[in-house]
Amino acid sequence: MNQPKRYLITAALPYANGLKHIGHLAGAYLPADIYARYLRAQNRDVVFVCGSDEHGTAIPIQAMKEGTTAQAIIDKYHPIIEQNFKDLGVEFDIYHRTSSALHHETAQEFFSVLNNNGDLEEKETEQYFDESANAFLADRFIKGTCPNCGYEHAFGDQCERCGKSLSPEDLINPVSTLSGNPPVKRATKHWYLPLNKHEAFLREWILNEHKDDWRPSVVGQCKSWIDGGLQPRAVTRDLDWGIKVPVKDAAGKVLYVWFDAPIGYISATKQWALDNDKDWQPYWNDKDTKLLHFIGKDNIVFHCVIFPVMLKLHGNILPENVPANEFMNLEGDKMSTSRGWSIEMDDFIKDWVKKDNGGTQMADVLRYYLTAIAPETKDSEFTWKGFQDANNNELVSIFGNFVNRTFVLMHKLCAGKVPPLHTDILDEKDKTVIADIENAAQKVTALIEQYRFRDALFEVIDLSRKGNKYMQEKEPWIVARQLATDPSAQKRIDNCLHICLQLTANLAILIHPFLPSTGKKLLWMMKVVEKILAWENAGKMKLLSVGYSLRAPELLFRKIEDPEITYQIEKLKMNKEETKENTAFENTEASKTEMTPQAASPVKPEIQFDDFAKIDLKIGTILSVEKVEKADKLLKLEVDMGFEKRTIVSGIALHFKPEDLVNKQVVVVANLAPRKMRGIESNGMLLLAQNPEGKLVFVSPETLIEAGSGVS
Ligand code: B3M
Ligand code: ZN
Repeated sequence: MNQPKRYLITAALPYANGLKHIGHLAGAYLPADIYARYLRAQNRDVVFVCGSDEHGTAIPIQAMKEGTTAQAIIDKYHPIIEQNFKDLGVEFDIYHRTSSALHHETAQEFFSVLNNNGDLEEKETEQYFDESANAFLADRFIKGTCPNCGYEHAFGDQCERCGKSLSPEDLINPVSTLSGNPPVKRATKHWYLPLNKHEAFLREWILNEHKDDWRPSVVGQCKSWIDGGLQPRAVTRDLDWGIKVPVKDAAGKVLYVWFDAPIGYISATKQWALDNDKDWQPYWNDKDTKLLHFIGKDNIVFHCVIFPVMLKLHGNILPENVPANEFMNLEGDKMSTSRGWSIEMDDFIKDWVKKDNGGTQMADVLRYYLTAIAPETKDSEFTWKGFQDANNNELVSIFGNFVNRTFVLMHKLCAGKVPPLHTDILDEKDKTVIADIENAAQKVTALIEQYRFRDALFEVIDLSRKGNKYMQEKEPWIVARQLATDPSAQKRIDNCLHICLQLTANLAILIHPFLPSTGKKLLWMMKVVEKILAWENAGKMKLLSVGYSLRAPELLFRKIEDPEITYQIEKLKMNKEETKENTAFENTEASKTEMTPQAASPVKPEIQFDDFAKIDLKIGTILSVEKVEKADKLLKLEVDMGFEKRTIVSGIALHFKPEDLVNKQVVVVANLAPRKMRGIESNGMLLLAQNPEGKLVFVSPETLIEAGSGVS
């Protein structure tokens, strides 16, 4: 495609079922934001859409865990996630919701068009049904052994270990996660998208047309999917949470979440158009639009195979590219909120951005490090030490230091004004650095165009590195000593600082898509208007006018001290411990949407009576309960044990209201070694029962009994 007329950029719609971590940010939202900002700097017609994915089983499952309704869950997490993105400088043109009426209509219309055109197939099939729960089982409610890799906890729609996309029928030894029982088959009618009919199109479009401009990992995943044999995919489900299937006699059926969610990009565009008095249609219908999907690798198949088939059938344009990222690990392990091994955006904002009152560009520092280690071609690894090093050794010592020296010396040696450039005395070093500025602009542009943000950012920092080196070689502070004796000294100082200032202005332009508030702060220091950030100015030497007076320098970045990093690493470990504590009874190991089937491991290995007799169980009466600060999941309880009062910390805050627990009698493991959680010593553990949906109840005596009574 030559210069497209307009751009529509999408970033995967996060499930509004919980906080999102920095791995999500690095995977889709940050690269999309960088690209959108780069296009806006070119004054292109660009719309950048995102929003909450509010359907699918992930939402009701979280509702069960938090003991509330699906609606309450999305209403809770949607605004938090939206604000988190804002605080980290991710600037969507709209952050929409798939629960909106507009989206429901849009998705239903889409379905109806395909259905009325005969592009969907209706089939009555036998599907898994849980007799004790009296419900058809959504894919996520079935677990079993992956036929591809043998992983025993694969879901009915995907194996989280090998990534293979599955149907529930593929699972070996399936069990319902609602009851833990093997499900039975029952007849039910569903609508299918016959992907098999579109194989020729997909082969041509992906494996031929885009084999060179899409990332090899993306083409590779599509190829293995297509080669594996395309099957008709059901696009409806038996579920009560979602968008109703717009057909008579389809009660109890909703659109499959992966059918409706990508249509969310379209409804978001419609809402944006309504809000801004624009026409949404060309963004989805005109061939001169460049459509781009930014996603993580687990979403490739949906965005490269299924959604494009839907778009083609519906008469829309297809994506030009789908720059999917691999995963970002954390301190040697997979990032996972449910296992307590992650850094939530929300936490980062509280601990760094808000703590510094925004003055030190901490959101930008995160954007910097995440981009510098972006998992564009392979999985990468976030470490707190790496974060500290990137800040201290690159942003502070190189970029910040260069800008600061330039401003300080300009005030000291050039009266706070942009000095003239004396072309008659330009030497090789001057010329080289001027060429470096031009080259940097070209390289950064070319790399961004190829979605190589990591390399592009490196070039920007490298330019500041070159500026530093140049300054070091020119030593204007030494030249200043010759001012009285050497008539050319001032001219040489002028040239050095003129070039360094123009270089700084170029840095502002080039860094802005990556580190937007740093770019803005530079503008402020240079007292220039935002127009200067126009990308076409990059590489130019006349951005700042001679004689223009500039502000005094301001600190761009601050040093990060060791204790701050130690604290974060401790916090991470503690969080994992707490989560383990929770999952001791919650048993939600691999994923937040996972329910471990009880039947998979019915009974733990046999023990002897003596083993059991070691455990001292006693009845306790809860006297008071309070939330533990900065720990969403923990409650601190004072428990009367009869012979003494105990403090017990328990990871049950998401399940019970503190006030409901007072005076409750519970069974306590009285002789468990004390443990510290969030600095509070916990003396004992409470016994709870959990049903397969994740609901917790206390194990309590039937009638009131004295505190301290033994249980055996
Ligand atoms: N909500 C899955 C995810 O967050 C899904 C993406 C939808 S994009 C249309 O990874
Ligand atoms: Zn597998």
